[in-house]
Amino acid sequence: MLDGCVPWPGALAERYRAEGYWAEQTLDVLLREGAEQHADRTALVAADGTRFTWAELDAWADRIAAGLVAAGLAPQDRVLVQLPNVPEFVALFFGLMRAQVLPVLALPAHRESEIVPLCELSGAVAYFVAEDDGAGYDYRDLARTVTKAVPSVRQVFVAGDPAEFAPLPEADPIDLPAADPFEPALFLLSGGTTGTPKLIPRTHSDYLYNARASAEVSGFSSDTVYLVALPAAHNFALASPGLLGAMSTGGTVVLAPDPSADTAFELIERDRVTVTAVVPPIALLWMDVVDFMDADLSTLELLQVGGAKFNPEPASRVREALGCDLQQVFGMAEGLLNFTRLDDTDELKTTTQGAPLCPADELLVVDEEGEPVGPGESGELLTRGPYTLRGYYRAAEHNARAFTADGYYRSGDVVRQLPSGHLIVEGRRKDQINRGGEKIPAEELENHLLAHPAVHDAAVVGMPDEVMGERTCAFIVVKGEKAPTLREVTAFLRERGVAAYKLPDRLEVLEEFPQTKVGKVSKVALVRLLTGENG
Ligand code: OOB
Repeated sequence: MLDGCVPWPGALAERYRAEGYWAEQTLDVLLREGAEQHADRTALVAADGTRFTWAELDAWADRIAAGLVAAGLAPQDRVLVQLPNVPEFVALFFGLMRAQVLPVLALPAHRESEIVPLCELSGAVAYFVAEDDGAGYDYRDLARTVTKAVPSVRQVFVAGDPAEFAPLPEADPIDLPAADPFEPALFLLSGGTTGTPKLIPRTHSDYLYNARASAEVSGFSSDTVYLVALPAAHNFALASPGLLGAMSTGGTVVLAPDPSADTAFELIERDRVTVTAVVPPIALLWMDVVDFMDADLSTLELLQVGGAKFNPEPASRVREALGCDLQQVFGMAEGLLNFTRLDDTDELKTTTQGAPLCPADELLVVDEEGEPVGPGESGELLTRGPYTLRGYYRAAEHNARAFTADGYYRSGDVVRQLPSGHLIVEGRRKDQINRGGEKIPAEELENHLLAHPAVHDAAVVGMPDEVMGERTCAFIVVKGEKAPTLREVTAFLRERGVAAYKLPDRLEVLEEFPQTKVGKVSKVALVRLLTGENG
């Protein structure tokens, strides 16, 4: 396997192949087969209504692949890709697969403080951006900063007006060698718990399984019209089942620039969307406003909700409010996916976060000592399986902590498993805030806060919030007399290039932090200060 990646042990890899979870195919097959089978049907619809047939998308990806080669990019090279939900994302994705260039999929919300370390860690040789995010943010400015900071990034390609950079490369199609299906095809970002980002290598065969099996369990077919409402670069919208899952069954993919009700409802009506995936706050918002908007959502059959806990009360209102079925999805970029099944009882659909996707997924629920808990008791979820990573990229030291000796990934999620196999997510044992599905590694934000001249110590916790699940509260101990305000702190963080979703919602100044018995900062006690709970 690519240097810096951790392979599955030989015997397990053998088993995954023998049992048919790992096909000897590359991701590229999703577009190639579709183009062969239904060239003239619509594969992709942009937000402005521009339609691409399978043949057109296939030809575009071929031209991009040739363009990448002509631009000097070679198999195994890593590149940073940061595009919003535009057709170029899909064409470039498949162009990269064909040229065997490995994308690191960053989110449009990321800024200098995320992109620079990602380029450094991956050794990225190129950076692909859009001209802007449609809301006034110019990625070419970010590209100027990134190229100055990271010498390995030799080229910048821009979808849209390239300014001093290059447009997306295209050239006359050429014959290209096939990739090894068992080698990494792309890198996803981890939500993270530490001060530095972590990259998740996903192989062709593991990610193909991820997309195809997810599509099957979600009832996708050639009639599926999937709306990409979340960022296409996120595992949920990309392959769980997402746009790749929709492509795997010959469905149609519609790109939404944002998940607001205004935007999404209009596209659902215009393109007769049958299924989409959102995070809980978006589902809540849609249910709140649907009665005041005269949108025809009658084609929508299924709403997939995941990324953060969707509570039973709103979950039980989905069918009545939006006129569609609910499917809960508890997944992670690291691999393991859980889905409620389409034929589950309403009780299971509304009160659980689903059961594992694959018969070969191995799950353990363990206590603080790492010992398995009794049936139905809660504990930390550990998992391994045919589409769950065995190690983060170039992170040997972290991997020693993040995985057990026998290769189980420590998810940091606290769950309880029902006899049916369904999981209920009850909490978290990792130092991360889940702000409506967006993940904020506490340590990373604390490090940024510690760089502020007036901050002596910092501790970041999630505070319970009805809509977002959690919001971010930063506790600080100051150095001098004068404490900075929340405004000053967020301005300081923005200046450092921290993504907007990671900015704290609240700032609290303390004389000193409460401590645990062993003298660590007690985050439990800090959360109690916010909620007013005792004991
Ligand atoms: C998805 O992936 P990530 O990598 O952004 O975040 C994974 C983490 C999980 O470990 C868990 O802490 C949380 O997000 N999570 C949920 C959840 N789905 C994800 N917590 C409670 N209930 C849920 N339904 O978030 C992701 C990837 C693929 C599909 C869906 C979500």
